[in-house]
Amino acid sequence: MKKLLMLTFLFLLSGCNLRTLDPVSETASDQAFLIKLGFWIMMVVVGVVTILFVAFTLKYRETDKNRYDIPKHEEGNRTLEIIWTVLPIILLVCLAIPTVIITYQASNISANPEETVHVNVTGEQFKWTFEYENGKKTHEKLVLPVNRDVIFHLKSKDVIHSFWVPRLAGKKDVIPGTVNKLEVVPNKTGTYQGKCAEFCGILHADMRFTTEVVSQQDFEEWLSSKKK
Ligand SMILES: [Cu+2]
Repeated sequence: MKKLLMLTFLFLLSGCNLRTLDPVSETASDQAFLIKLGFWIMMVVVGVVTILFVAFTLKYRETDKNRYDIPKHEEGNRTLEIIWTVLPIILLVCLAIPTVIITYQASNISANPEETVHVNVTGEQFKWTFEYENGKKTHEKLVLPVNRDVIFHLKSKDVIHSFWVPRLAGKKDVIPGTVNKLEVVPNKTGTYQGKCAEFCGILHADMRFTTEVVSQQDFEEWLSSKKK
């Protein structure tokens, strides 16, 4: 039964190429760390609550002996109250500190004009346009050099879209009238899926693209080639 369930999930997920927990940039690694940290803190809470729930259900269940007992009236318990106030605070602090640090790091655009690759990303119903500094434009394919700072300048022509290449970084909204920036340093060559992650109309699901991370040399060659 377990195997069947696993196979079913495997089958259902096999069409899913948007892997968040398989990062290929530091930004995505940091974000995956936050997801895992939050998940495990939550699992500890779920575990403790489940154990207490089962233990109390068994311990205080109705039996023939205690059926007509009247429970003792408790006026509060300072020790317990302090424990269940302080523990969640500690857990939230453990979650908050790395979250704040990583969020600020991720939004810190450290533009080094010499080395940074700037890409203008325009979202519109229902396609993406990627424009490089030399004027080269593409639609379905985003090509990036490995181990180099890339800054996306995100603009929208119509409604709100969301630029998402899960293995490179979390979602970033693409909002009309403003330019949002997203910085990543891809650290592994390969082809990664990207898509619009904000429902933007009837063909929203078609706003997919592939991101090819290639070597510096291949990138320069591709960038200077005339073919689109
Ligand atoms: Cu969209």
